[in-house]
Amino acid sequence: MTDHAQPLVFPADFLWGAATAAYQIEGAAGEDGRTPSIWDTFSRTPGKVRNGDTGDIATDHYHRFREDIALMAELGLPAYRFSIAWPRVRPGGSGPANKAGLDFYDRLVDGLLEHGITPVATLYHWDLPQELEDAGGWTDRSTARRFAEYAALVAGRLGDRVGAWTTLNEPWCSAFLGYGSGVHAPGRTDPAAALAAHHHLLFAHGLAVGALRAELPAGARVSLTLNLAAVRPRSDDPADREAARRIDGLANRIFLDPVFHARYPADVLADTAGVTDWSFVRDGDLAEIARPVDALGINYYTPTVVAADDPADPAPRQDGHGGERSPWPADQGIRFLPADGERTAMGWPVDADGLYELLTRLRDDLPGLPLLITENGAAYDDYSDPSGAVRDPERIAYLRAHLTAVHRAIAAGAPVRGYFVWSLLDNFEWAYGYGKRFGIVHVDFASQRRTPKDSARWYAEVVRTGELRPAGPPA
Ligand code: IFM
Repeated sequence: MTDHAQPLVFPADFLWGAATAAYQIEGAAGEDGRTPSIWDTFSRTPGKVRNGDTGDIATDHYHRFREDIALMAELGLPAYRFSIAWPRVRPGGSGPANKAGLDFYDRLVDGLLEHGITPVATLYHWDLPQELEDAGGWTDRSTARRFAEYAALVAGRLGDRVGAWTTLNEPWCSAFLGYGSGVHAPGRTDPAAALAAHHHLLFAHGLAVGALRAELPAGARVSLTLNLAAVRPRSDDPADREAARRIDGLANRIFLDPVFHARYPADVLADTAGVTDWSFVRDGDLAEIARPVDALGINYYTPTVVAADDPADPAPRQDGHGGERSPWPADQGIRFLPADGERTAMGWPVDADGLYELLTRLRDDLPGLPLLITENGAAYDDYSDPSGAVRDPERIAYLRAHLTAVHRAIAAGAPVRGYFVWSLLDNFEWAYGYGKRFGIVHVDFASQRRTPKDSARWYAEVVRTGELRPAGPPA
């Protein structure tokens, strides 16, 4: 549903922006006291990242951040969501702060504010200090305490200028891709470890909310970003619906219930009883995890379609995350299906209705909680044409469809307060390396030249006017 004859007008105070993450753009991996994270180790392990790519240089944002801020200002972006590299500001994950690391974020925040751009900081976008992984990583409870200390330290330095904070980005990926299927760092493949990591990540979130509130001025907003799934059964058949219930439990309710209701869902505990006894959950943890937040960040790309497996007709895995092992603990008997229709360069189906479904579900399940789209976007095989332009009509169509879905959800009463396109720049796309381009700004990785794609100009106009105009006839 992307056709509309009239402009779709967004609320006047809607927060528009673009998002990035430290390891994906900064580079300068060994500079100014930064120590390795699990992604440095993982990307240097042969066979883990396509083409042997690493984040050593990435988009060199550490040295070019002023140019990138100027670019955002030129595009008229009111807000910028970035992440802070834990191993840059607290090398090794514990012990004293690294002044040079904190100074970088200080300069970044000051530069943004000088250009009138609102900084939105994420504390953890997957770059766990390697020393902490060596001591057990997210399967170890003490990592949560180190995270809260790190959160306090960063808030103490930036909290006078940064008013919007996110603890974790997509803990599902950290736990289930990092410790379950192993396609993300640290590359462990143990479903019990994935569930322990999941719990300790949420515990870290709760401790960090407390630490941030103690450090930040009143009025600062603290949130968590989840990549919740729009889960659909293939059919109304009870077996397909049962598959959808189980994946909804492991993708959505395993986060929403503890964070907003201080409990784990009974059906998920039962479904995973063969994997773990959940003895890592201690008295008081759930109360900590459920500390109130001011908003929920949603990252959405594509829906998840599931069905009951047919043993007579085994199908290859299609859960969109790559890898040979399942990231989902206890998913025996469930088949992941490719949705029909158009796909992005990731192979992810384009389906904006999933975003509408998710937002209206959250409207109903968490009444009144402000929602932010903290990531949404698409990878395409973009290139600079002979005139130097980067034409990306598919990305414009993708963004248009998803913004239409956001507008529709707002009209239906979902309290969506902002939208951040993923991503500002082409960058290091984790296990896919530099081969997948999500940016609205093209980066030539050899020269580090930035070129706004057509989608950047299109998005700038949406942001400037606060409205989505009807699509013109195809060129
Ligand atoms: O690039 C990632 C980002 O780091 C987290 N969310 C999904 C994006 C696209 O895969």
